Amino acid sequence: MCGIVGIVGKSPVNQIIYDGLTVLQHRGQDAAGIVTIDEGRFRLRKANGLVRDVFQERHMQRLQGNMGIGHVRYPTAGSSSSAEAQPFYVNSPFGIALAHNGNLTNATELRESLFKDARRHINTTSDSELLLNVLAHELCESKLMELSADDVFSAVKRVHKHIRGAYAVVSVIIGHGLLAFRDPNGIRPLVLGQRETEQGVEYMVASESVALDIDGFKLVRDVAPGEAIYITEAGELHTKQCFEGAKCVPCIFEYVYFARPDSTLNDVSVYGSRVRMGEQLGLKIKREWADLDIDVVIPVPETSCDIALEIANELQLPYRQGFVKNRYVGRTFIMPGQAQRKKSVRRKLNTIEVEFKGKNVLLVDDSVVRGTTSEQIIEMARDAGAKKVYFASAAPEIRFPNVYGIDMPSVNELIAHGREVNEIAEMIGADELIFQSLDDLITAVKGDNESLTHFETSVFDGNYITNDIDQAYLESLESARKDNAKKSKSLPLEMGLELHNDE
Ligand code: PIN
Repeated sequence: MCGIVGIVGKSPVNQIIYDGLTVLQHRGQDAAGIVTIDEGRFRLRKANGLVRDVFQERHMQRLQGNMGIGHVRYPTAGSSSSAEAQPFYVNSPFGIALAHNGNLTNATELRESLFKDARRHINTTSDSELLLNVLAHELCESKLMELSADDVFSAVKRVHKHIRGAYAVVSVIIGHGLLAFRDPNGIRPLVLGQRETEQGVEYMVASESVALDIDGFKLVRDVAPGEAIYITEAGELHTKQCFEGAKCVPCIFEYVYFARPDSTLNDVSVYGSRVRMGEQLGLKIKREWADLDIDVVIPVPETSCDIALEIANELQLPYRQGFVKNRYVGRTFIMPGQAQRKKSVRRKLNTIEVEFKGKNVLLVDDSVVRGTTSEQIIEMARDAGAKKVYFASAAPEIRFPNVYGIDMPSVNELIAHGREVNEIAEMIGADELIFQSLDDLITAVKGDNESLTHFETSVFDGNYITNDIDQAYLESLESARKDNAKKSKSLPLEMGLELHNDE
């Protein structure tokens, strides 16, 4: 998963982009980058690392200009070299820089056709560089130096025809403006905000509304699936639906775990959706597990705290914090090797014994992916003196790979792949294991939003909304992931781009 921001301001935007990326840091901790436009030239700083480490004062001083974009990266199918950090840029037919969240599912065909038909060389393995070049090629149609909003929208219409998959995109075109668009299914999120200043209205787009909040931007609305937003350098806002038959099928996993609870996506509060996940799961336990002798409900911090509290309310049982999290250790989900991941659980969490001793506990987590964390946590609960350990997951069994930009482990590492609930329970050592049903998860996320009827739920049911995923594609994705894990850095690629990256 990645995070993106873009701003057309009335004064320098470097600090706002930096702040926006900082609150989107949970979406990617692998690399960060900012491009601004200063007197007709791009200023770029990007490197591997956290936002606070990538940008030093000297970089911020160079990132002048009233318009710019930023990106935080969570590696997906691409390699993790710093040359693949975003934004990317090209210098024809205009200076265009672009950042992208998502994953294109026809990258191989695109790479070939860009080379054969458009004579464009792609310097990295990143699908975002492909996307930028497709956009640049489509913008070539406008033969004049002028570029009207209609020219930009026609180019986006053609881009949608060529590319497939999940994409939320933000791009700046030197001398013209900022362009943002979202894929025709709206799989990845993108919101539009604005702020009134004495000099006029400033606009911001971002992956999550939380990025708007910190610098006083107000959420205007989500960018609609298939829609493009174009804001000229002078600050005029143009919007257009660029895909006939677009529908809203957002990724449900954003709500389960990725997005921040204080964000609102697709008109649904992420926090509210998690409270309702707890409510639904509590109701299921009441319905189907009425005899379970639970003494206390304990969350595995942090995402599941809001969920577990609601389960406890529903079951009229005490809710207690039994685990304390060291907030200075990274998420286990992103640790590289299995061995390190195992150890990291104890580095990250510790138990408060009194909450476990002699009790039957219901542990609640947002999801069970590999099951390694769950297994460790259950062991810790027993070590702390729990009698019985029941485990509840706010998400259903994850059985299929993700092809839309979430870096799920390979399918054989997914504990629920090809296994029934009782087998999984045995593997993680739970006395009982309860998964939320997919229907209940959907009910929870929808809340009162009647207009949200569908979600991208492929990791649970194997239905890929773009209709282009076959076994061959899944296999190629798997081997790309393995290759990338092996050759983590490729020097020649880095040298090509570092030339232009302000150190
Ligand atoms: C929790 C995030 N959440 C915890 C991520 C672990 C699955 N894991 C997915 C559970 S938080 S495992 O946001 O850090 O609070 O099943 O792969 O072991």
